[in-house]
Amino acid sequence: MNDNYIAGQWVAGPDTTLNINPSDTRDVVGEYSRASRAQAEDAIAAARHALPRWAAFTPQQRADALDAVGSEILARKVELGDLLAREEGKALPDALGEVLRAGQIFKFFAGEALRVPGEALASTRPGMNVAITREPVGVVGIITPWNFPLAIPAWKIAPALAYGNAVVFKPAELVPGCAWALAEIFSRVGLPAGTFNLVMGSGRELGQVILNDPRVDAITFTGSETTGRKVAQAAVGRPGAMARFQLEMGGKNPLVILDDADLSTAVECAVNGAFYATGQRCTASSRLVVTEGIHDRFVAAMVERMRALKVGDARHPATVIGPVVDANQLQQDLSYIALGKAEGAELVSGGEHRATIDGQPGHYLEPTLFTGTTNAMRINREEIFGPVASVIRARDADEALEIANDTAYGLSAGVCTTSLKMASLFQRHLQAGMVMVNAPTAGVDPHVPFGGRKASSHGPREQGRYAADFYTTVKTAYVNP
Ligand code: TXE
Repeated sequence: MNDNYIAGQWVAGPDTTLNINPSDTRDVVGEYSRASRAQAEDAIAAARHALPRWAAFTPQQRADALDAVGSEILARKVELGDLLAREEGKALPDALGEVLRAGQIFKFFAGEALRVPGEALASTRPGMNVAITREPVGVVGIITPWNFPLAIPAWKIAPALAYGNAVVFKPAELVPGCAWALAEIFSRVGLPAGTFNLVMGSGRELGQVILNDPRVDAITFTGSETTGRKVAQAAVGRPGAMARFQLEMGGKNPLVILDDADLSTAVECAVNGAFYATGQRCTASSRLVVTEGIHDRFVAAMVERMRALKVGDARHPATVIGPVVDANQLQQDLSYIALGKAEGAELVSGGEHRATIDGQPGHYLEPTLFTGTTNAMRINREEIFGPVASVIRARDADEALEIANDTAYGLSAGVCTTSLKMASLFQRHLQAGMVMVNAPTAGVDPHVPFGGRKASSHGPREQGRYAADFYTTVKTAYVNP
């Protein structure tokens, strides 16, 4: 049995979840404990209790613990990549890439534990000195989605611990395997009991306990916009001190392809951005905004390229596109495909659900491309979160930029062009937290800030040195010696 990890102990919950492989729904990855509300409260109490003991660790001890976690993740890359591919359905090369990234993130924040920034300034008052230091925020509640079962927990847990906070981690229901594997590694690196806690189970129950408990000082959340809003409401609606909160939510990311783009670069960026990881990335290129002069050549090359995308078991070496994560998500994707047709979009590739591949029952969906779409259609305004992309035709670069920015979201945006002038123009004017030039909108480095604008994000950036802004609180001290 794979139990919850609370106050340094493995704790069984009142019931369990079966973790099902979306590539073969007959395959049970494992049985995982679900925590009760009372156990989530125990985890919060344990984290509060651990805070002063974790704070007493030297920066070097904190760095060593995080470095040990990173080293073990990297050493077990193949095994953890296989687990990730099996429980989430991400094709093995992407799954291995995610494990690598998770390991690198722990290594990066091991270094950051030794470099907690501060400043010393002279005061405007004679003889006075000013010291600006960063202190831990306290107990951090970490609520994560299923689409990056290892990397997203890593980029929240690593900085939380590096800066001296204690953690209560509630992973998505669909992917307890990677979360449990991470907890098991943490159980062996010598943290004070309660510094890191894992509670598995429902967001509506356990997530809500974390949101409402005044002993949780900060909440970092990645997931849907609907749940993100609930997090915000709970954080500000608490009696007494409001919780600090940070939200990473959806995207409707544009990839602009201009007339002068290199065609094969554009097709590779679009295929990777739209369909890899089965399109289940908040940074996925779901709107392909293509100018007049290259439109027909681009669509023809895309359709040709998409034929070569092998859909299948995430762990099969030939697979490029794994299954959709579960039956609910598949249903959502299929209903958007039906909506696209009803809105008058032309389906030029894919769109078919395949109930079995190579005799295996799974949630398979052919990568899907619509053309003849307008930016006003719902398929171009709402996050589908599957292997579904639309081509939107634009008259010229100006109109393409306008369409790209005409969205409620602002996470990632890209442009394919061979013109330095156009690249610079789009880099400056795309309204997104991340801009990619001749690169897919998805796929980011582990050591630089991640996050968006508008409805995509709220609060400070994640990752890189910018993570300190969320996981520390600033103290300004005036000293008259
Ligand atoms: O998200 P949720 P789900 C989108 C995508 C997907 C849809 C639903 O469209 O189809 O969201 O996915 C926890 N209080 N994205 O169900 O519900 C929940 O247990 C506190 C886009 O996974 O937002 C999980 O741990 N917590 C997104 C986490 O919140 C609650 C990535 C995310 O779950 C809660 C994932 C509550 N009331 C989904 N309800 C992206 N763009 O990256 C749920 N949770």
